[in-house]
Amino acid sequence: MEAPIFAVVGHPNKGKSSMVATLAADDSVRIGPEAGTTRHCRAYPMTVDGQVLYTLVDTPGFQRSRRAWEWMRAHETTADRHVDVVRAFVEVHRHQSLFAAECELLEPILRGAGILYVVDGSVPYGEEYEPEMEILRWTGQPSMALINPIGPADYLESWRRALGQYFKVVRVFNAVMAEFHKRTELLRGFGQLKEEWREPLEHAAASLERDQQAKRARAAREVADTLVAMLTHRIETRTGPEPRLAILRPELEERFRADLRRLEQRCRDRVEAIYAHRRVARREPTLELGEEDLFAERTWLAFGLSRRDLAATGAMGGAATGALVDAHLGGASLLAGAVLGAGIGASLAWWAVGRLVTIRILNLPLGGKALVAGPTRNPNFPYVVINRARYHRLRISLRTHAIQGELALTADSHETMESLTSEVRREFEAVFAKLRKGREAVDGALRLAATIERVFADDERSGGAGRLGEPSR
Ligand SMILES: Nc1nc2c(ncn2[C@@H]2O[C@H](COP(=O)(O)OP(=O)(O)OP(=O)(O)O)[C@@H](O)[C@H]2O)c(=O)[nH]1
Ligand SMILES: [Mg+2]
Repeated sequence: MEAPIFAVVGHPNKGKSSMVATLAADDSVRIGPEAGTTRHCRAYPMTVDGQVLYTLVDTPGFQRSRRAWEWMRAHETTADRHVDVVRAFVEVHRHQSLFAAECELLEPILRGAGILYVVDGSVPYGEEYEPEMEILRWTGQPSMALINPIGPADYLESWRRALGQYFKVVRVFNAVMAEFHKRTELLRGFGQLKEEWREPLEHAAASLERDQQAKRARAAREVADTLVAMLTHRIETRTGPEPRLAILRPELEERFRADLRRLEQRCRDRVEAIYAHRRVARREPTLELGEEDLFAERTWLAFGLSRRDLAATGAMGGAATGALVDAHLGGASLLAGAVLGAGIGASLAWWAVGRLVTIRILNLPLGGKALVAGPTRNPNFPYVVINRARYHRLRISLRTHAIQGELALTADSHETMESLTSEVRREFEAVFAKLRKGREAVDGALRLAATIERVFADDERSGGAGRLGEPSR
């Protein structure tokens, strides 16, 4: 089964390279605001698991199509020999600069590539496109017209009428914003162009669909592993018998917070790599890990926890008190000790176990002491991590490879995320409770991954409808 090849052609600056980047899922394609960004043909194979499904050839835009067309008309014979005229045109002009762009873009087509003709549906149709379409028609290759609406104006109808006379299939396809299912639909559409392409392109579409699900599962696993790493993270520093707590404690706390931030950023990079986004300039508010931040309603809301989520966390007071007793029995929790010693009530006790960083002092067998930070017992912290990861993963999974600007993850936009269902929360809580006791990290990661994958799938259903789309330019 041979993988089909398509040449993406058209006027300069109409989104040809953007189309290639999106359909080949390759962010190395050069896209630019000025006409003439692409000067030479370059092939971009779309591969899944090492198998090439199809190849897109990015080409320069037509520069002198009218004059080229005049040359061909002057050499016209009969319709059955039109392609020979095009071939002769390229032979004659190949080494001259006059028709460099035309020769360059016609070559892959003359070698058998299918034609994807890209126009901008937000500018009026005009006769200057006709010589291009005539030349393409003379090549005799299977072709489809793609109307890419770059701007807000709408000239789709006149484009459809004009293109319909030259191309059997005409589709509107937004190169930058196209959702995943639109890409696979389009591939199946290409399959209609030529009988031999139907099967390979059906196979390509099905492979991409499977691959998209596999990516979601891998991203979920990545987030679950990160969460487990964060929730079980523990560091220590050794000291003499009289530790200078006023200095050591804040140092250790800061190291602990920095470690958590690093783990989160590493997860972001890996999720982006899973989706083959290798050059994303990410702008994200840092994970605020001040003790006040994790208890402030505004922080929770900013990180996408709804009031309903908050109410659910509030209901965990009982469990948290149990954890406090654990902490106390388990050894000298500085804070727990202080709180219990002072006989302060349950709400403050909850605060104590809910701190992000708990520091304990251990007596070492050979003298001296160790200051231990973590694991964290803050009940909100894992949800903050999950919601930030959900939002980032959804944006990355929706992002086409034609978007090359920065990825801004603003706190406001988290509000568009759906709350976690109570069933999902219960499942999370069961795992977190075990992790807090230092048990079953491996099994916990697997259970978390399965639940997170379901959450991701729901996010795609509710958020994938365009609400979280990127600004178009
Ligand atoms: N908003 C928006 N911008 C687009 C779209 N398609 C292309 N652009 C922008 O239009 C400009 C040209 O896009 P390219 O993909 O480089 O166009 P091209 O046809 O390959 O251009 P040349 O290689 O110069 O012929 C870039 O600034 C793109 O970001 C689109 O669907 N929506
Ligand atoms: Mg280009």
